[in-house]
Amino acid sequence: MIKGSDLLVAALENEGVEQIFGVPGEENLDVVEALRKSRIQLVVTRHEQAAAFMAATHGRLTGRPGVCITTLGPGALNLTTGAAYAHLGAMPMIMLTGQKGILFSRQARFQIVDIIAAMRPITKMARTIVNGASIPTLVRDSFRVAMEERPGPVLLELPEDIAGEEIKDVPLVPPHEVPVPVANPAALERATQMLLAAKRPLLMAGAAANRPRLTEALSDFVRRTRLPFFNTQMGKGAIAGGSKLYMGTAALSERDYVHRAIDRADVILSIGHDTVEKPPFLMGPKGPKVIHVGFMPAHVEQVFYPHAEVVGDVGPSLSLLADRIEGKLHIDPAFATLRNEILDKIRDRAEEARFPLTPQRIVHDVRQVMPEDGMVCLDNGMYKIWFARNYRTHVANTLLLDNALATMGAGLPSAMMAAMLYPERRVLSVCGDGGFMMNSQEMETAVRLKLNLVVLILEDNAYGMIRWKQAVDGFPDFGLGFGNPDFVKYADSYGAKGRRVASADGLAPALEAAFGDGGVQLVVAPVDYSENIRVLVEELAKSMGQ
Ligand SMILES: Cc1ncc(C[n+]2csc(CCOP(=O)(O)OP(=O)(O)O)c2C)c(N)n1
Ligand SMILES: [Mg+2]
Repeated sequence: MIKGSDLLVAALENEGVEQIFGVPGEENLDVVEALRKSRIQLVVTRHEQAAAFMAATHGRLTGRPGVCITTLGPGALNLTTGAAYAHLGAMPMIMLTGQKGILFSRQARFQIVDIIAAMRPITKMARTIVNGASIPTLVRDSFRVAMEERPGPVLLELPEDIAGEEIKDVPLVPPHEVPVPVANPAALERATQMLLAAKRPLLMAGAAANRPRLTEALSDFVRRTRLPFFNTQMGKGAIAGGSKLYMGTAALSERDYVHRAIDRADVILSIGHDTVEKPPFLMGPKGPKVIHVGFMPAHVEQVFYPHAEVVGDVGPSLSLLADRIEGKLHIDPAFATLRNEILDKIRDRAEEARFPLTPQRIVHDVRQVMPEDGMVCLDNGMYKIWFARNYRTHVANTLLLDNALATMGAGLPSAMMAAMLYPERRVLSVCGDGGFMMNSQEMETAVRLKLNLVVLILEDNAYGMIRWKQAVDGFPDFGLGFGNPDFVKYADSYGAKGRRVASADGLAPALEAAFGDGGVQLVVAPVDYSENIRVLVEELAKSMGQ
């Protein structure tokens, strides 16, 4: 006889789980005891939201679900933002929550919230385990559901009496690979005809192009077809190498320099676009025709309605498509000239010595200190647009940003997960002074785990992005400023190290020194956001003749 909790932990080991992140409550204590005796590391965080961000990022970076655990009611509810982050961002994740006993009710309704109902709209599946014997199949099914396209979060709620119940040992279900079908030949043929007829075809890499297993096939496709390409924010890095074919990143939905290329195209081969992202361009009756290539059929939106779809396992489907079009495409030579113009504009003022620092200079200096495989993990704020637009990536998933839920607070936890998974790489989290403070308590977790990571805080004493929108919309400047702790002392109080950048030339050396010292490091840089209006509003409007 074994306990339900032992069976649960054995089933997790069977799935290859190595860590579980979270804040246990009394309802989880049988599970905690089973974890103590297992190979799985329990990583206690200081807020459940951070545990969910870490677990989701594990899924995003490895394709295997990350796992997080919380108590019932309040703890489980603290997972909701993380659940939505994984759900919109298509990141496989398993959430385990406790619940009061369901066979007896000795505490009436104390702390009881209908978590299954609360989580249903932000998960792929949410189930209560009502019988210990069903644990092996439910766990296997949860991992399968979380991982299969389109990936996302699954919730399993384990009541404390089911966890503690002695049951007969039940065999575990062995996991196996599930190769999925490649695209139908008729779909490949339709796409081939459209591409061969095109005069100015262009490729777009979207969020799903960054699935860990896709990098090679996609890069190979671009090498074979020589198609000029751009990417969405979450598609950054999906095409490997310092390619001469990169035209830019669509960080805005229209009127940015990259849109000159998009507007010029007559057919866009859109690979893995997920309409959770802020639109990379807006389709209209006149613009380019779009071919959607994806694991799943396209969603039809007012601003995105493909004319053809190649649905199936993207890697093998692309190689079949390349077989049909390689060497036969009409590549418009004007894209090469346009590329230089776009990238020149993006590079403008990247080395300006103004202080506080401009966003362009910050992006430039960060790129200087990050090796090709270094990982930059962004929180959400104004700087995200600048990083998406200006930061060049050469390796998949080396600029982690959230253009789906676009929540604040995930910058530090996602960087912590990256640092755990890739201890040999440089990992930098870039946060605003607003977003950093939403999960800054995890500095303690990072120090306790002895992680090597640097957090760059961009200080403008404001919710800068909203302040910018307020100005763009013609509202008076009101209500979006705040004060900050002394971040250097704040870092010290966690046993981390803090540094303040005092001149424009001080940023790169400060980051270099922080990486050199190792451990958890905070670098605070004052930022001058007047460039937001000058470039993103005035310059772009002028360049488009508006
Ligand atoms: C959890 C959450 N709350 C609110 C928002 C809306 N929001 C988007 S950006 C932003 C301001 C971010 O401020 P900060 O982190 O300081 O970055 P900055 O824009 O100043 O660089 C806000 C409030 C959000 N995206 N997520
Ligand atoms: Mg700010």
